[in-house]
Amino acid sequence: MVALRGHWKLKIKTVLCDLLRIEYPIIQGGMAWVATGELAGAVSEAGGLGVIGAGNAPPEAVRKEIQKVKTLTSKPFGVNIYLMSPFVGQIVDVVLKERVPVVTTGAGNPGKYLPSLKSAGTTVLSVVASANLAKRLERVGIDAVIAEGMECGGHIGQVATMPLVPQIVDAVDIPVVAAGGIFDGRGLVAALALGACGVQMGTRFVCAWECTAHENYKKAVIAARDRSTVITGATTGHPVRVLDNQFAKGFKRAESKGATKDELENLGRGALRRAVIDGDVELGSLMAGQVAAMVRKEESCKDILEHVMKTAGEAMNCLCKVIG
Ligand code: TUI
Repeated sequence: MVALRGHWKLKIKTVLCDLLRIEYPIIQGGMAWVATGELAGAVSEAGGLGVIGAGNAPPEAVRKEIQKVKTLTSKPFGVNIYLMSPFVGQIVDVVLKERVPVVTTGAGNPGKYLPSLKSAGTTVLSVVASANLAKRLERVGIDAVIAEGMECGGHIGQVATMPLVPQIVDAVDIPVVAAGGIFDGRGLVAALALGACGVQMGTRFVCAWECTAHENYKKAVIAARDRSTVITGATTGHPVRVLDNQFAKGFKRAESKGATKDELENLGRGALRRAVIDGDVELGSLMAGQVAAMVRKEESCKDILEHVMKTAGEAMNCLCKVIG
């Protein structure tokens, strides 16, 4: 860190930068349908870790996205494996064959796949929403955990980022990345203060120029205000944070009328694709985190990363003034 005329020209280099061989300690969330090869390639090329969201996509579609990233950058990138996908085993095979350097996992326990990933030299980070799972994964050899608070978009846990991150930092000796509710350098500095070694950001990258999500989805995120997100599925054990719209209202109405798990699953099926690909912002599921309210424009991945680092410097400067 170097102080320049009252401003911090920050170079934040943490264990996450060393672990992933990246310039900035920032991971792009591997959002299903949204995080394509175009987005991941742009984030990695700009100095963060770009991550393809495999979601429920079949293995050949994921392979195509991996090959796309390789045309855009020679820097490290990752694939997020959604552990509830019917194709998990095959996606792991593709990731191994394509020699993907980093895997992140979500929505479950990746223990079963760790031996093959680790013996191939893949760096594996798991999204966790509890200290208990973080401890279990540390024991089986995960490289780092991503502590994801319920401010984030999509499938969420029950604990917010501010209490979750320090609890997980205290529970494990491996690096912890903070996720959920992080938009700019203030969030990054706060995460570092909580003991994390970096951040994962999803919602802000939905509105990156390089993100191929439908323009209507991006406009809905940009129009969001502080109370625009709601949680669907709270009663089903599968809570999902989305922007409020006709889909969310219908889903919540069905929940309150006591719809069965199967009925709710049917309501949700295909809803994310409808929003991201078709741009149906009324009948689609507009997954977004609470920071949607802070996203005001489309910008390049490079501008996003540089803005986070610049505002981190400003936040550090503010903190130093407090110390006096
Ligand atoms: O997974 C996410 N976010 C998601 S998944 C999703 S839904 C989707 N829809 C269509 C295609 C693909 C996906 C939307 N957003 N975040 C990671 C995350 N993982 N958050 C919480 C967890 C989690 C929860 C419980 C991880 C592990 C866990 O425990 C399992 C255990 O065994 O204890």
